[in-house]
Amino acid sequence: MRAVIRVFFKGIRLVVGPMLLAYEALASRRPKLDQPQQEALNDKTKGLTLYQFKTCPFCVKVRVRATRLGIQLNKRDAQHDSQAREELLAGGGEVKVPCLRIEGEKGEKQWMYESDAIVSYLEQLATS
Ligand SMILES: N[C@@H](CCC(=O)N[C@@H](CS)C(=O)NCC(=O)O)C(=O)O
Repeated sequence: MRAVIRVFFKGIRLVVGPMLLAYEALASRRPKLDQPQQEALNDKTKGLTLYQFKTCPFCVKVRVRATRLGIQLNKRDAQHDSQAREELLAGGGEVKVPCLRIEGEKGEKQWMYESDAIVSYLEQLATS
């Protein structure tokens, strides 16, 4: 029975995953920022790293919003990269994505879970 359930969910992932990635490709429009604006934004956001799964809908939501704000996030694949997974568990406390690692100037780190909180944080950064 467990094998049937596993195959069922794998089938759903196989169908829904490409649809989510297609949505991301269509929805991810970059804003038109001039070079100084983009450089200032890159500088403000250089300490941000998104721990994610490629086809997690909450991660897609964060990536689309970041792109639309002009934010270029560093990304770590916590699904297939075991080192990234360990970092997430050790730093954030749980293997749940999306999680935004916010690294300050002095190397201090904050781990932010919840896609809505991450989106709000990115919007605040981009508009401040
Ligand atoms: N409410 C969370 C939901 C995040 C969520 O459910 N993520 C899933 C992947 S799509 C996950 O990390 N699951 C692993 C787990 O919960 O252990 C958000 O909006 O970020």
